[in-house]
Amino acid sequence: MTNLKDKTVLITGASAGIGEAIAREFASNGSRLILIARRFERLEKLAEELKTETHLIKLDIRNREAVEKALLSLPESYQSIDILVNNAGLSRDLGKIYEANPDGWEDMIDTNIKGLLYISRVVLIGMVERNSGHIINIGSIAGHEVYPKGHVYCATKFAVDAITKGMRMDLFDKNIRVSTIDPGLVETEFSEVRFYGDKERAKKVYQGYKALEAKDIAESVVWVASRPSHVQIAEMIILPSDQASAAVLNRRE
Ligand code: NDP
Ligand code: 8X3
Repeated sequence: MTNLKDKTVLITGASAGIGEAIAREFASNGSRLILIARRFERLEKLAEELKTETHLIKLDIRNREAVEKALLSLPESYQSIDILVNNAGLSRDLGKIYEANPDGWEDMIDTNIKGLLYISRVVLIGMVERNSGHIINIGSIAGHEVYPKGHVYCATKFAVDAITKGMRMDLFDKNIRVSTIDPGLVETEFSEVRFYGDKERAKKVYQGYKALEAKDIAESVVWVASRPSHVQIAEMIILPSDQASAAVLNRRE
């Protein structure tokens, strides 16, 4: 087992949903956390509840300069990052491609692909130097199957899958493990963000079946991170029992 106590873990998108649950799970294993999100007050509230050392960063991962500035000026005690969890991400819209708002495309591509790359590049400088580390990307079932009206969101998660595979090929001889955890439907603020704050429409996404909870994914992330150092979980697809593939769902109502 890899002991997670006192490991330094950077989690992006820790202000809500899966990222917040991942922070709680690592904290309960005694890890020290670097938590990133734009909504700083949420990070502060979370840090108050976690019984572990935390360093909070208000950061928009789409801003390359800001990412570099923040991660290259970490307090000394947080500079050796053992585990990076690239979780921050979002979807915008669920509609035909000819009706879509290109601003949503920018949001998804800039966050899910470019933001993940900006963060990883800087964290990898230290991991490669130290010849040690673990990157865990949060992909999606949408990175394996395209579903109707999913076009650009699915494309960003296919990109995460490709980047994960490429990272593994470039990093395996640097003693850096690379994993991806690819969930199906998880009930978080994801759909509310996708529908620009339309709570009613978002609620309907999770009606009539039992969706995954953020904690289900967080427990798997911690399990992946805690495997013995010679074990690299490459990929894990996690679906609700009521979901058979991206677009096949057993809705009871
Ligand atoms: P939430 O909307 O609940 O959380 C998203 C998190 O990402 C928030 O903490 C948000 O923080 C952060 N974030 C978004 N944009 C940025 C940005 N530009 N800079 C920094 N942080 C950002 O969604 P989930 O928890 O569900 O999603 C987490 C990940 O899981 C995403 O990558 C998503 O694609 C993936 N996923 C989700 C599934 C689901 O069904 N929910 C299924 C499969 C994968 P803030 O707004 O404060 O910046
Ligand atoms: C999030 C799950 O099915 O909305 O990646 O794409 S889905």
